[in-house]
Amino acid sequence: MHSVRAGAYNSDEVLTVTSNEILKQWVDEVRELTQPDNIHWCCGSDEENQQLVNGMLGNGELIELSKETHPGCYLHRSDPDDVARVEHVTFICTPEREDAGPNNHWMEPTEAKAKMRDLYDGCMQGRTLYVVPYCMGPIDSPLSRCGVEITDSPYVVVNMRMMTRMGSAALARIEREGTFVKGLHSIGELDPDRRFIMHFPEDLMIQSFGSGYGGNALLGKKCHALRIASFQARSEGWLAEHMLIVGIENPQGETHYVAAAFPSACGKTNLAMLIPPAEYDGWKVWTVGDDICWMQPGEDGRLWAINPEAGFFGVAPGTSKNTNPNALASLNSNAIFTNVGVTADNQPWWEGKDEMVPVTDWRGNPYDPEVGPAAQANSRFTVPMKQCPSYSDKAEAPRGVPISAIMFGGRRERLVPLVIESKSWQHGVLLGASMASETTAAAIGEVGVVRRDPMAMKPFCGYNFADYWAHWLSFADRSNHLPPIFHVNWFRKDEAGQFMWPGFGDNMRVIEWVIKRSKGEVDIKPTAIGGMPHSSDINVNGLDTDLGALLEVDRDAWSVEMEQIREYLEQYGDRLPNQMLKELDQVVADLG
Ligand code: GTP
Ligand code: SPV
Ligand code: MN
Repeated sequence: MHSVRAGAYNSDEVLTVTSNEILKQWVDEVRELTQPDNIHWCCGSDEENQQLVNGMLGNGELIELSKETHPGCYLHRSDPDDVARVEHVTFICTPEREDAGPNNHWMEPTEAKAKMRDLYDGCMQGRTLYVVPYCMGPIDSPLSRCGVEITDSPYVVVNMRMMTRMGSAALARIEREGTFVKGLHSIGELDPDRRFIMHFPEDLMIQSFGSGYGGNALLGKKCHALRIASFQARSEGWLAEHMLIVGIENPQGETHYVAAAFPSACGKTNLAMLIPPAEYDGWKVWTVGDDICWMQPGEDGRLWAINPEAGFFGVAPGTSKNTNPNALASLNSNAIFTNVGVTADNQPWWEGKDEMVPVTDWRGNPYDPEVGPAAQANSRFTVPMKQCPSYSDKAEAPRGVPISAIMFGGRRERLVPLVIESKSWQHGVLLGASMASETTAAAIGEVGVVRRDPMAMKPFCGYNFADYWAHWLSFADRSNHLPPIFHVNWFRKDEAGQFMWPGFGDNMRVIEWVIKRSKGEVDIKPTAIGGMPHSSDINVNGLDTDLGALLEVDRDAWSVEMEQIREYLEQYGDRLPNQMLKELDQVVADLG
């Protein structure tokens, strides 16, 4: 561990920590601006982690959970006004507003930098400045990219250590490569009115102030691995997506990898580690990633994907031994729980977990169901991926895994069938761009409102969606072995408001069909909106489900939907690729 006292700071000392001049200079500039008491360069060791944990146990930032049931597990209670991502104060700061597009909030870079400078001025007085080098993706993968986060939050440091490859190995790669994303983060005073998440894609730079929560503060995650990376990916010819990566091994030992994009809190973590129904004896599910996927065409023309992360930052509520036993089994040790309740015997608890009764709610008050839930709706667990029983060691493979199918999906109570196959790559891009979903507690704002969320990237694309769709379309020229694209919906409800599809492990039944299609083993029923399965091709043995209703295509309702999609796409004006409207016109014509 390198600890440099700010007072005694001199450039010789920093020289011993890193040979990278740009990094040295940047740390020095930030030190001058923020005026921390101490500077600490993180190496990522167990001892360092323990010291940080001990410090937080001392000041109450962490609370130790039961040593008997949950060794090495801690509870963190965030500020009650700081519990989710803040999209309304998240900005893409490109010189031209048009480059950020109608999908993003935009601020002129000079103005944004000046605003942030004011906020950062002296903000680390009395605090320690942590320098956190990290690598997104396996340390030795050519697809990986590095960054350095400067933060004044030890909670961020211990989370980044689980979520990324953090410490000395990452710093060594940065020194070898020379390039890295610069992320500056301060929790400030946690004042919601002085909270901004700024992105400067052209400078590979992120500046975050005023929040200690998840995607606002763990800068490797959404800020770097999606907003900055999507911008980089466009110029370098790859894709940075809000997708899980799951491997499905059949009883013959053949494994197919599927990448799937669902909006926040719409089922990625669950699908990534599902346990198949009893019928699927001999099948295995392998988790490569649960949130982010970076992919590019390999020499064989297929898309090859890595998960840039090393841990899960998963939604706690609803996680149970019935819905997601693999997640639950990952959480018995070495996990951090943020904003959950606690039982009398000091175990973490959230709604839907089990029959235990919480005594304390997420704010630390005595639990009273009249007041509200024990766990905040967006409460989360942080845990290293390797603790998951379905962890795939392919998550460390430098070249990643080949993708056999891509799935898009949202939370749609009505209209959208259980599964649709796109007619072509181009039509698949339209399917992705047409995604809509009910909003969830993952971001501050109203919950349950249907909004367009193309490719589940609405909050995460670092540039104009019109250019993003053009980039997706361009893959048709980059490769002749692209995976087929599907759209799924686990969330259809009947008149009584009940889910029509059992979901969770039973989603395996749809994935089995998707893989069969990718191998050309079954036919589809062509319709205006895409290929539909023959009912007999989806295994519903043992289920009491009206598959017919789930696969229905309501022509009139779809005509209305297509016009709404057209209206949405037309916002993007001249920049919208023609191909998108061509695909849309074809669907409308086929609907008749
Ligand atoms: P982020 O981490 O925010 O990106 O979310 P995520 O996409 O990983 O979502 P997650 O798997 O954590 O699921 C969020 C919520 O959806 C949980 O409350 C789950 O219980 C619920 N959920 C997940 N899969 C299904 C499903 O197949 N059917 C139904 N009805 N609910 C589901
Ligand atoms: C999401 O909101 O999609 C998440 C959680 O995965 S956060 O890290 O806060 O972005
Ligand atoms: Mn997510």
